[in-house]
Amino acid sequence: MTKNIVAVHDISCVGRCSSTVALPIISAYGIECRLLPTALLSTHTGGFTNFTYLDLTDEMRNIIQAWQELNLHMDGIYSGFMASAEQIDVLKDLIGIYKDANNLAIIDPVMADHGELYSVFDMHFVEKMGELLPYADVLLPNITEACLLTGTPYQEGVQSEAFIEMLIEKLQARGAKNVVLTGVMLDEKYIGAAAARSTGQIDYVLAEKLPGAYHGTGDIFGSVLSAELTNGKTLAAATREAVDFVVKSIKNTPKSADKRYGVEFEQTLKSKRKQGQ
Ligand code: PXL
Repeated sequence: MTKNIVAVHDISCVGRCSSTVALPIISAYGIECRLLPTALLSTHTGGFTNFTYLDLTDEMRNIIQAWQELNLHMDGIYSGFMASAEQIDVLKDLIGIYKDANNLAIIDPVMADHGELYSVFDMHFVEKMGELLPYADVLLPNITEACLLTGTPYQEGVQSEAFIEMLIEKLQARGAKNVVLTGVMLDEKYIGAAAARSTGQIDYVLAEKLPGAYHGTGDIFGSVLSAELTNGKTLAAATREAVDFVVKSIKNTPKSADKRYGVEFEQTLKSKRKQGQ
């Protein structure tokens, strides 16, 4: 039977991120993608001005209440952009209802990148996001988010293994079980992720570093990872698939493209379909 994931993400109508990425990718990996929308925006907030922003906190509560009459089972929970601090409590409730021994709560603490908080968030939101760590079977921060969640000064550029492992240890001490830390760069040539299991084992999953910082690649990474974990792959194998998928999608995107519109992941899905993968 087809498995499902409930994606808790905003709907950014234009800009290839959050639900416009999670829905097609998770479906293409053979999993039904359900949606609990956190906000409705004309575009995402990265580099666009004058975007519209409708907070859906109250509607999320209504949706969860309506679902409760349906006796639903969720095979995976994958959360991303939360639109308000209050919504973090709604997500805790959702996890309380649907988390069981056989599914995973995969939490991407979307709030910052490249050393900076996204314009719509403040330090109160960071603190609130920290409350989700004990709920995360898999926590998916980038380096900036990991620094904010652990009170560590952000380091630009290459990191040492000791720095990466210190961040992971601190996140696990705050309650995260497995951690997949993205944006890991142990030297100038390679970039990727550190996949840390709750048992302490850490796998570095790296690929050649390509120029340019495209929007939405974190959500592409999270969607592939969530789908492959729900399909039963190991943490290291799912991380490998997610890193390679992002690299292929960047390669499929013209260098001259406006980075705000994300990467052409559609071409990656199309070539996988052709190869019958
Ligand atoms: O890709 C992360 C993301 C998701 N949703 C919205 C965003 C961002 C990052 O800026 O603004 C609305």
